[in-house]
Amino acid sequence: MVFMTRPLIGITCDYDMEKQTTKLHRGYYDAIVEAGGLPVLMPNIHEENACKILAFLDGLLLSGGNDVEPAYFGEAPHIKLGFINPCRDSLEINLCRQAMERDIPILGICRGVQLMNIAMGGTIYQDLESQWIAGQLQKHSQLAPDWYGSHEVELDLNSRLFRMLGVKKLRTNSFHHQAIRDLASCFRATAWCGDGVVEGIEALSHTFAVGVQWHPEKMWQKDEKMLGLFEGLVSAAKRRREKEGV
Ligand SMILES: [Mn+2]
Repeated sequence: MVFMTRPLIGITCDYDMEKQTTKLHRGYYDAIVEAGGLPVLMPNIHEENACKILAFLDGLLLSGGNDVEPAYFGEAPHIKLGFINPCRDSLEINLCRQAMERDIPILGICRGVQLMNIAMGGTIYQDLESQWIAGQLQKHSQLAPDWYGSHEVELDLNSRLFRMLGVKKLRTNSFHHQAIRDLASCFRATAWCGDGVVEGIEALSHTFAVGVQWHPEKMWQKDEKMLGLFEGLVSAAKRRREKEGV
């Protein structure tokens, strides 16, 4: 019965196009449960069904994964572009735009933050190493264990991210060769690595649309403050549900 009162949080999944299997790191699922939500997995099998499910959701978590098709931000594929999944891109761009339109709280993680920005009209670096010209890059594809914070991130003190994480500086893990480039007009950057790479964004006027470039789902069990991101999503979802009176 306790789950009846929990807000329903949809989590997008990865899809192996060769094996035709859906997968999700359980850290996402467990974090939503731990934060007080009821997670529901959204595979990339049938876009129309996923969009129908969205109507029942109180919140949406866009999970990590491969690169986004650059045609969505008007570019040809760079030589260092990695794997892309056309089904997943189409589904998530669509889900993200609809959720933003309905002001459904969204948390984007790694690929998820890039996808949010692209869906709303922004761009990304298709490959940081070959496209970053603003000085020396730090290592963003860490070879340390996945729960380990390998680089520092600094937060804007006047941001939702700061309020959720409770610290001005933190160490995060890093598994990305792409990153936010031009922000969509509805977002602002609120977290940066020391080299200037954007590590977090949030919406200017939506109730809750936040994205981070790192992987808190792999850190929260060892670093408690990382759960704050999932708690932020779940409490925004809860408030929306109470407001909607469902
Ligand atoms: Mn990074």
